[in-house]
Amino acid sequence: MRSSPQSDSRIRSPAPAVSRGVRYLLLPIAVLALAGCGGDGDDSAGGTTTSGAAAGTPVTMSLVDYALEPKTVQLDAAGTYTLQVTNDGQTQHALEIEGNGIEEETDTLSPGDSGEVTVELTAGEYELYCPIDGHRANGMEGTLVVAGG
Ligand SMILES: [Cu+2]
Repeated sequence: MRSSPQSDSRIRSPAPAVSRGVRYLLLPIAVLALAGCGGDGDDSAGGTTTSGAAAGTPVTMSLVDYALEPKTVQLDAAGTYTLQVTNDGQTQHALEIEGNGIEEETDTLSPGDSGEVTVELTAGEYELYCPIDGHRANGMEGTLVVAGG
């Protein structure tokens, strides 16, 4: 008749206390690291997707096959402007503005897409055109004039 020492020892089976202690030390560190980078909570911006650049006074333009609308843009004063461009054509377009040391363009826009480019404009005249192959020659060009100076 033997009592069962096996079940006894199983109950008392000592946990590997040392390695557990190490884990408990590591855990708070991981929690602190997670808490440090809390990313949500500031959704007051409401989902605008500007890429960080400060937006300027909006100037709305449309790209069609093959023209800029409007063809001439007249601005009353120098300043920061954001050209908000929609591709209303049937093929890819973009808008480039060039002049007075500035040469900036939107992303290439698929039909129906829109994009924007923010530029600091001084008084003077700027060229507007679609930089995609051959489009400028087909009529996708215009002029932007900033008054004053
Ligand atoms: Cu184009």
